[in-house]
Amino acid sequence: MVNLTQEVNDFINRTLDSHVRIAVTGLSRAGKTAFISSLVNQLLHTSTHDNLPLLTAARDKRLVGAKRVPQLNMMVPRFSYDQAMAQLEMQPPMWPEPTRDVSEIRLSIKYRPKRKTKRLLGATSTLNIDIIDYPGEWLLDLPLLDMDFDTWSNTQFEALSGTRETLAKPWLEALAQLDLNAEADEKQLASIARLYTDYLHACKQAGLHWVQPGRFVLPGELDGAPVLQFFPCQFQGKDATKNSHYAMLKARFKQYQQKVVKAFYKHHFSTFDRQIVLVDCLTPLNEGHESFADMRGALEQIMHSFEYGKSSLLRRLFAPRIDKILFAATKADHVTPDQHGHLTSLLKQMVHPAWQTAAYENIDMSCMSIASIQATQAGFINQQGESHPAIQGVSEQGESITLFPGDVPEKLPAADYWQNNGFEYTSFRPMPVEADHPLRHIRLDKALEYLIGDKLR
Ligand SMILES: Nc1nc2c(ncn2[C@@H]2O[C@H](COP(=O)(O)OP(=O)(O)OP(=O)(O)O)[C@@H](O)[C@H]2O)c(=O)[nH]1
Ligand SMILES: [Mg+2]
Repeated sequence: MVNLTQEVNDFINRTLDSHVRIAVTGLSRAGKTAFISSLVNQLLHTSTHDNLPLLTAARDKRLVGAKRVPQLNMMVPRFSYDQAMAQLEMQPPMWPEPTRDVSEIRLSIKYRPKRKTKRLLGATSTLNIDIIDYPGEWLLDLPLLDMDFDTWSNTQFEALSGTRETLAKPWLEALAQLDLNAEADEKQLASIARLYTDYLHACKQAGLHWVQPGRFVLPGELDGAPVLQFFPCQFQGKDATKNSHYAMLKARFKQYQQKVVKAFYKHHFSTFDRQIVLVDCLTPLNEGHESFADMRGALEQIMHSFEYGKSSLLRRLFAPRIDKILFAATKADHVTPDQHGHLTSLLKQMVHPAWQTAAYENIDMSCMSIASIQATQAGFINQQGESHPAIQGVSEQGESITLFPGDVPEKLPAADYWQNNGFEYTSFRPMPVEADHPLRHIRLDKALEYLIGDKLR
């Protein structure tokens, strides 16, 4: 036996440490913060509870424990896990607040390796996991990197039908009064930009997802900065003068692309290895055809910019070395367990094009349905002597409810789905957290197995 000194041992352990960066992506309200909070919570409890049976390392009792450690990036706030937990532990329990800014968290997992090579070098190994959280709206800005100002403006005008057309009236009226070729008046631009921002807020309020630029509705520290004071317009002339309104709008769009969007993705998305795309299919299913189609459109645009081929936008700009992607339909506890399979196939249909390109690039992909933090329990109700599947929970208003929310369509629903079927989505409070117990979840362990299982061998 070689007698290794403590220093050599520490050195070997450090070199054995592995590291994985997980990008948690999803539109606003998809369930990113709930997912990250539950992931941290589950891993922190794994040494004392059998809460992750589908994570092989946990099932094999090879997980020694996990703890939060200081993140490497000191310029980004720490993900407020304690705050999220404090809200979930309140009486009555509450959901964590919507995210307003970017934050990061690093977890360190100590485990007993299975691989012989690793075992020879030390009894335990460490896996560090970095995760970032950010407002979902910012994700909608990724496609902007591939467009110039005129192209982007056109996409915005083309979308002006239905609810959007009605909501856009005030800013369109103000825009009609603006002479795009006149010398730029910052005050006038700021006031029309305000109306455009109001329009985006109104879209969000109406259950629409495609809100661009995403920073306009959640500006963080950029609130009031000129870089957020532009709006789409259609310049008809040939050449605009140098100091015109149009020239200024175009310049601001460019600044926004480079200094806001590109900087964010470069900072946070360029180094990830694994990605989870969270999708809430159920809320838009409940809200109706327009909301569902809008969410699908937004998701498609994002998946298009995330395409993993060599010439894809992301690859060209940031060259991430992603090798696994998981698509997860969130909030599965809102439907009865017999519908979970449908939920997964619905999501699969939604992300089909992205799936094909990823497969071609040899990137591993999977699709599943999960509930990061359970709000309901599944059971049965008796109706006229027959037993039917149901879910039971406490509504946001404090009322105990048992219901069958409806069938989830297995395929993308046609427009008449909402006339004939419909889906009842009730907002439930999270289930109360038992002292010293992990949060209840559905298949979060399966998601973890897919995302980090191989790193814990
Ligand atoms: N029943 C149930 N509801 C969930 C679950 N996860 C999230 N929710 C609901 O979805 C809402 C949004 O979840 P968040 O985790 O805040 O979503 P987000 O993606 O972080 O949203 P932004 O920060 O606004 O981008 C929560 O407030 C809950 O109402 C879940 O696992 N089960
Ligand atoms: Mg959030």
